[in-house]
Amino acid sequence: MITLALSKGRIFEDSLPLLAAAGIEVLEDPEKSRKLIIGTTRPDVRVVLVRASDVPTYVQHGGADLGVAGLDVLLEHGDGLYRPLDLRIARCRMSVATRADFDYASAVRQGARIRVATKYTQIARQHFAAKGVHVDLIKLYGSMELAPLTGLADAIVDLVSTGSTLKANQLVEVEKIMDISSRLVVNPAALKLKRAPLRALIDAFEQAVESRA
Ligand code: PRT
Ligand code: MG
Repeated sequence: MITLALSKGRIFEDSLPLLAAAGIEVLEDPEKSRKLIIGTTRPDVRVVLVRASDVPTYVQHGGADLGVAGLDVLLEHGDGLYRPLDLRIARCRMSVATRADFDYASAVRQGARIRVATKYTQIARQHFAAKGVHVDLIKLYGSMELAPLTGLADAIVDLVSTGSTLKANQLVEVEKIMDISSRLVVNPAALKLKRAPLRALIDAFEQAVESRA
Protein backbone atom coordinates (compact mmCIF):
# COMPACT_ATOMS: atom_id res chain seq x y z
CA MET A 1 0.00 0.00 0.00
CA ILE A 2 1.20 3.48 -0.89
CA THR A 3 -0.04 6.30 1.34
CA LEU A 4 -0.08 9.87 0.01
CA ALA A 5 -0.58 12.77 2.45
CA LEU A 6 -2.50 15.79 1.16
CA SER A 7 -4.15 18.76 2.83
CA LYS A 8 -7.72 19.80 2.06
CA GLY A 9 -8.27 22.89 -0.03
CA ARG A 10 -5.95 24.22 -2.70
CA ILE A 11 -3.30 21.50 -2.42
CA PHE A 12 -5.88 18.72 -2.72
CA GLU A 13 -7.61 20.47 -5.65
CA ASP A 14 -4.37 21.20 -7.49
CA SER A 15 -3.08 17.66 -6.91
CA LEU A 16 -6.09 16.00 -8.56
CA PRO A 17 -4.96 16.66 -12.16
CA LEU A 18 -1.49 15.32 -11.33
CA LEU A 19 -3.00 12.19 -9.82
CA ALA A 20 -5.25 11.82 -12.87
CA ALA A 21 -2.20 11.98 -15.12
CA ALA A 22 -0.76 9.12 -13.10
CA GLY A 23 -3.99 7.20 -13.72
CA ILE A 24 -5.32 7.71 -10.19
CA GLU A 25 -8.71 9.06 -9.16
CA VAL A 26 -9.78 9.60 -5.57
CA LEU A 27 -13.04 7.91 -4.60
CA GLU A 28 -14.39 10.63 -2.31
CA ASP A 29 -14.67 14.43 -2.12
CA PRO A 30 -13.08 15.59 1.16
CA GLU A 31 -15.31 18.67 1.23
CA LYS A 32 -18.36 16.38 1.43
CA SER A 33 -17.08 13.36 3.32
CA ARG A 34 -15.64 13.45 6.83
CA LYS A 35 -13.34 10.57 6.10
CA LEU A 36 -9.64 11.15 6.63
CA ILE A 37 -8.51 8.16 4.63
CA ILE A 38 -9.71 8.13 1.04
CA GLY A 39 -9.36 5.24 -1.35
CA THR A 40 -8.45 5.64 -4.99
CA THR A 41 -9.05 3.78 -8.23
CA ARG A 42 -5.68 2.15 -7.61
CA PRO A 43 -6.30 -0.44 -4.86
CA ASP A 44 -2.69 -0.03 -3.68
CA VAL A 45 -2.86 3.78 -3.34
CA ARG A 46 -4.69 5.72 -0.64
CA VAL A 47 -4.80 9.38 0.36
CA VAL A 48 -4.67 10.62 3.95
CA LEU A 49 -5.95 14.12 4.70
CA VAL A 50 -3.87 16.10 7.20
CA ARG A 51 -3.32 19.75 8.08
CA ALA A 52 -1.02 21.44 5.54
CA SER A 53 1.65 22.00 8.18
CA ASP A 54 1.45 18.35 9.32
CA VAL A 55 2.29 16.86 5.90
CA PRO A 56 6.10 16.90 6.49
CA THR A 57 5.65 15.27 9.89
CA TYR A 58 3.53 12.44 8.46
CA VAL A 59 6.01 11.79 5.68
CA GLN A 60 9.11 12.08 7.84
CA HIS A 61 7.85 9.60 10.41
CA GLY A 62 6.37 7.16 7.93
CA GLY A 63 2.66 7.89 8.54
CA ALA A 64 2.65 8.50 4.81
CA ASP A 65 5.09 7.40 2.11
CA LEU A 66 4.87 10.66 0.26
CA GLY A 67 3.02 13.95 0.42
CA VAL A 68 2.48 17.36 -1.09
CA ALA A 69 3.47 20.43 0.89
CA GLY A 70 4.19 24.11 0.24
CA LEU A 71 7.83 25.20 0.21
CA ASP A 72 6.88 27.54 3.07
CA VAL A 73 5.78 24.59 5.19
CA LEU A 74 8.89 22.57 4.25
CA LEU A 75 11.32 25.37 5.08
CA GLU A 76 9.66 25.89 8.46
CA HIS A 77 9.75 22.13 9.11
CA GLY A 78 13.46 21.71 8.40
CA ASP A 79 15.35 18.76 6.90
CA GLY A 80 14.75 15.00 6.88
CA LEU A 81 12.72 14.56 3.72
CA TYR A 82 13.58 13.61 0.18
CA ARG A 83 12.25 16.37 -2.07
CA PRO A 84 12.33 15.07 -5.65
CA LEU A 85 9.94 17.36 -7.44
CA ASP A 86 8.56 20.88 -7.73
CA LEU A 87 4.91 20.30 -8.65
CA ARG A 88 4.42 24.01 -9.54
CA ILE A 89 0.99 24.06 -7.90
CA ALA A 90 -0.50 26.30 -5.17
CA ARG A 91 1.91 29.02 -6.24
CA CYS A 92 2.31 32.25 -4.35
CA ARG A 93 5.14 34.29 -2.86
CA MET A 94 6.53 34.98 0.61
CA SER A 95 6.74 38.72 1.17
CA VAL A 96 7.29 41.44 3.72
CA ALA A 97 4.39 43.87 4.16
CA THR A 98 4.00 47.04 6.22
CA ARG A 99 1.64 49.95 6.67
CA ALA A 100 1.90 52.40 3.78
CA ASP A 101 3.31 55.09 6.10
CA PHE A 102 6.12 52.89 7.43
CA ASP A 103 9.65 53.68 6.19
CA TYR A 104 10.82 50.15 5.43
CA ALA A 105 14.01 51.22 3.63
CA SER A 106 15.28 52.96 6.80
CA ALA A 107 14.09 50.14 9.03
CA VAL A 108 16.21 47.58 7.19
CA ARG A 109 19.45 49.50 6.78
CA GLN A 110 22.46 47.54 8.08
CA GLY A 111 22.43 47.24 11.86
CA ALA A 112 18.88 48.56 12.30
CA ARG A 113 16.19 46.79 14.31
CA ILE A 114 12.70 45.79 13.16
CA ARG A 115 9.73 44.04 14.81
CA VAL A 116 8.24 41.40 12.55
CA ALA A 117 5.13 39.31 13.21
CA THR A 118 4.80 36.05 11.30
CA LYS A 119 3.80 32.41 11.23
CA TYR A 120 7.00 31.77 9.25
CA THR A 121 9.71 32.46 11.82
CA GLN A 122 12.46 30.37 10.21
CA ILE A 123 12.06 32.01 6.81
CA ALA A 124 11.82 35.48 8.37
CA ARG A 125 14.83 34.94 10.65
CA GLN A 126 16.95 33.73 7.74
CA HIS A 127 15.82 36.59 5.47
CA PHE A 128 16.65 39.41 7.89
CA ALA A 129 19.86 37.76 9.08
CA ALA A 130 21.08 37.66 5.46
CA LYS A 131 20.42 41.42 5.24
CA GLY A 132 22.26 42.10 8.49
CA VAL A 133 19.12 43.45 10.12
CA HIS A 134 18.30 42.74 13.78
CA VAL A 135 14.83 41.30 13.97
CA ASP A 136 12.49 40.85 16.90
CA LEU A 137 10.22 38.03 15.78
CA ILE A 138 6.69 37.69 17.08
CA LYS A 139 5.15 34.31 16.34
CA LEU A 140 1.51 34.39 15.23
CA TYR A 141 -0.77 31.63 13.97
CA GLY A 142 -3.15 33.73 11.85
CA SER A 143 -4.59 37.16 11.04
CA MET A 144 -1.08 38.51 10.65
CA GLU A 145 -2.35 41.60 8.82
CA LEU A 146 -3.59 42.90 12.17
CA ALA A 147 -0.11 43.17 13.65
CA PRO A 148 1.09 46.36 11.89
CA LEU A 149 -2.37 47.92 12.22
CA THR A 150 -2.46 47.51 15.99
CA GLY A 151 1.17 48.38 16.68
CA LEU A 152 2.12 44.83 17.59
CA ALA A 153 4.80 44.84 14.89
CA ASP A 154 6.36 47.07 12.20
CA ALA A 155 6.03 44.46 9.49
CA ILE A 156 4.69 41.01 8.69
CA VAL A 157 6.10 38.16 6.66
CA ASP A 158 3.26 36.29 4.94
CA LEU A 159 2.18 34.53 1.79
CA VAL A 160 0.73 36.70 -0.93
CA SER A 161 -1.19 35.47 -3.92
CA THR A 162 -3.48 38.07 -5.48
CA GLY A 163 -2.55 40.78 -2.96
CA SER A 164 -6.18 41.43 -2.09
CA THR A 165 -5.80 40.44 1.58
CA LEU A 166 -3.03 43.00 2.07
CA LYS A 167 -4.99 45.62 0.14
CA ALA A 168 -8.15 45.05 2.18
CA ASN A 169 -6.11 45.81 5.29
CA GLN A 170 -4.27 48.81 3.85
CA LEU A 171 -0.91 47.08 3.89
CA VAL A 172 1.70 47.25 1.15
CA GLU A 173 4.07 44.58 -0.06
CA VAL A 174 7.53 46.10 0.41
CA GLU A 175 9.78 43.14 -0.43
CA LYS A 176 9.43 39.71 -1.98
CA ILE A 177 11.43 37.09 -0.11
CA MET A 178 10.88 34.12 -2.42
CA ASP A 179 8.51 32.40 -4.82
CA ILE A 180 6.58 29.51 -3.29
CA SER A 181 5.09 26.40 -4.84
CA SER A 182 4.21 22.95 -3.59
CA ARG A 183 6.70 20.11 -3.60
CA LEU A 184 6.42 16.35 -3.59
CA VAL A 185 8.16 14.97 -0.52
CA VAL A 186 9.02 11.33 0.01
CA ASN A 187 10.00 9.27 3.04
CA PRO A 188 13.57 8.05 2.33
CA ALA A 189 13.01 4.63 3.94
CA ALA A 190 9.79 4.09 1.95
CA LEU A 191 11.66 4.91 -1.23
CA LYS A 192 13.99 2.00 -0.51
CA LEU A 193 11.29 -0.47 0.59
CA LYS A 194 8.72 0.39 -2.09
CA ARG A 195 11.15 1.57 -4.72
CA ALA A 196 9.39 0.40 -7.91
CA PRO A 197 5.83 1.64 -7.23
CA LEU A 198 7.03 4.92 -5.67
CA ARG A 199 9.46 5.60 -8.50
CA ALA A 200 6.66 4.96 -11.02
CA LEU A 201 4.39 7.40 -9.20
CA ILE A 202 7.08 10.08 -8.94
CA ASP A 203 7.89 9.66 -12.65
CA ALA A 204 4.20 9.98 -13.58
CA PHE A 205 3.91 13.19 -11.53
CA GLU A 206 7.06 14.51 -13.14
CA GLN A 207 5.72 13.89 -16.63
CA ALA A 208 2.42 15.54 -15.73
CA VAL A 209 4.25 18.61 -14.39
CA GLU A 210 6.45 18.82 -17.50
CA SER A 211 3.52 18.53 -19.88
CA ARG A 212 1.72 21.38 -18.08
CA ALA A 213 4.72 23.72 -18.09
O1 PRT B 1 -5.49 26.55 6.61
P1 PRT B 1 -4.62 25.70 7.51
O2 PRT B 1 -4.22 26.40 8.77
O3 PRT B 1 -5.11 24.31 7.70
O4 PRT B 1 -3.24 25.48 6.77
P2 PRT B 1 -2.66 26.36 5.62
O5 PRT B 1 -3.17 27.74 5.66
O6 PRT B 1 -1.19 26.17 5.65
O7 PRT B 1 -3.27 25.58 4.35
P3 PRT B 1 -3.77 26.17 2.98
O8 PRT B 1 -4.48 25.05 2.32
O9 PRT B 1 -4.45 27.46 3.19
O10 PRT B 1 -2.40 26.45 2.21
C1 PRT B 1 -1.61 25.39 1.78
C2 PRT B 1 -0.45 25.94 0.96
O11 PRT B 1 -0.94 26.67 -0.16
C3 PRT B 1 0.46 26.91 1.68
O12 PRT B 1 1.40 26.21 2.49
C4 PRT B 1 1.10 27.65 0.51
O13 PRT B 1 2.27 26.96 0.07
C5 PRT B 1 0.04 27.59 -0.59
N1 PRT B 1 -0.63 28.88 -0.88
C6 PRT B 1 -0.77 29.40 -2.12
C7 PRT B 1 -1.19 29.73 -0.01
C8 PRT B 1 -1.67 30.82 -0.75
N2 PRT B 1 -1.40 30.59 -2.06
C9 PRT B 1 -2.32 31.93 -0.07
N3 PRT B 1 -2.73 32.89 -0.72
N4 PRT B 1 -1.35 29.68 1.34
C10 PRT B 1 -1.98 30.69 1.95
N5 PRT B 1 -2.46 31.82 1.31
C11 PRT B 1 -3.11 32.83 2.18
C12 PRT B 1 -2.10 33.82 2.78
O14 PRT B 1 -1.55 33.32 3.98
C13 PRT B 1 -2.94 35.07 3.04
O15 PRT B 1 -3.67 34.98 4.22
O16 PRT B 1 -4.01 33.66 1.44
C14 PRT B 1 -3.91 35.01 1.87
C15 PRT B 1 -3.36 35.90 0.78
O17 PRT B 1 -4.00 35.67 -0.42
P4 PRT B 1 -4.27 36.88 -1.41
O18 PRT B 1 -4.77 36.24 -2.67
O19 PRT B 1 -5.29 37.78 -0.79
O20 PRT B 1 -2.96 37.62 -1.64
MG1 MG C 1 -5.13 28.48 5.20
